[in-house]
Amino acid sequence: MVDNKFQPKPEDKFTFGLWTLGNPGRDPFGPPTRTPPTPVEIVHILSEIGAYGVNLHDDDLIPLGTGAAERDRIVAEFKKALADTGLKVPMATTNLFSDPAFKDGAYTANDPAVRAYALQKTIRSIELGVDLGAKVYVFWGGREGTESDATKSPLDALKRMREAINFLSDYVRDQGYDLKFALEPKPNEPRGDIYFPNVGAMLGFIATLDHPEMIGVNPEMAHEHMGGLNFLHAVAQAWDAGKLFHIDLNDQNYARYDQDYRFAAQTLKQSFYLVKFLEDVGYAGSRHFDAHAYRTEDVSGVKDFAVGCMRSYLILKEKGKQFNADKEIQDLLAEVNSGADKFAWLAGGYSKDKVKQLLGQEFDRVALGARALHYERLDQLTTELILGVR
Ligand code: DIG
Ligand code: MN
Ligand code: MN
Repeated sequence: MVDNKFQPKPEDKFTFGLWTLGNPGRDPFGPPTRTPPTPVEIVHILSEIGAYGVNLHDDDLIPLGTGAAERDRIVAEFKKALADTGLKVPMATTNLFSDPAFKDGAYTANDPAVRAYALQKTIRSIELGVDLGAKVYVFWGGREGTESDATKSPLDALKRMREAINFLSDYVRDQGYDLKFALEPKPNEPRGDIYFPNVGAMLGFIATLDHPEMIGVNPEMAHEHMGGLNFLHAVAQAWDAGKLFHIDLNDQNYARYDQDYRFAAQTLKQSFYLVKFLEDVGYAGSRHFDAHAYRTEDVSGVKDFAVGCMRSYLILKEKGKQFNADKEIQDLLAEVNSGADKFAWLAGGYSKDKVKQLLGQEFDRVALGARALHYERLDQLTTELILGVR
């Protein structure tokens, strides 16, 4: 029996992509193990379990090659399910990685016809997303990479990606859409190496674009972990830069293929720090789970997966509040941050006087090195709080 204390509600802003509950259990070494629910069934399942919204690639709802009349019928049926349930579509994105036409990339492909086709497909997909109410448009360049760097110069790839995003930014501005772009990095898979491999690289790329103000990042936990990086630090840097426009939550063992596990299924402590950060800073965007159930699961297991993602987030959110209210933990943090007032005069930037005062300052560096910081105690208290014994 699931207790109601961590019952997800639409105001928690949990969202799932159609492709997550729609994952058929296929992997590189085996065929599908389950018949997934249809997009309309997914909307009803998500509404039933307390989700806020559903996201989609164009092809998730409208299969490649669908004719205009059938397309309109599918969209009308989907919109009815949204109206019947109150579910929102906060984010949309384009599938630029399944069609073999994109085997050498989409925006960065050597073939200019492929690059043009990718732009056309994106424009049509933006129209669908805007029609469904999306306010964030994600770009994940799954095929924008190489297996051999003999095939193209990375400078050409960068230039082509920049031209594509600038063109599409101008399209959205020209149409007057209330739509922001969120670029999603990943280091590799399905390509041997993917351009813009992590949040840092993507933030650097955004600064080179014509309209950076409308472009942020969509960090994914599994993707930074694949690169052996600290996801909290990546998200914090995006937040600091005012570029955390969306986030893909899941879980992942380090240095593995993209496992897209249920949120908090693998790295509980990192998941705790991440949830605590999002809640402490007041992140108001979607908590989007870009993950899927184990291949072993049937459709009831897929529902368990979705409920598990949301419940774990809510439980860790509660733990974050507990951490902030835990006197022993907060006293330890106050102690390691004590003495800040002694150097308050150094804050607020440079001055000649400050340099003079700094050069005249005596430091007992031996005492600085000998200072007890109690981080073992602090981390153990945090561990025990997460384990539920505090
Ligand atoms: C992979 O992590 C990508 C695709 O699932 C999708 O294009 C994007 C949006 O969450 N993430
Ligand atoms: Mn992923
Ligand atoms: Mn993702």
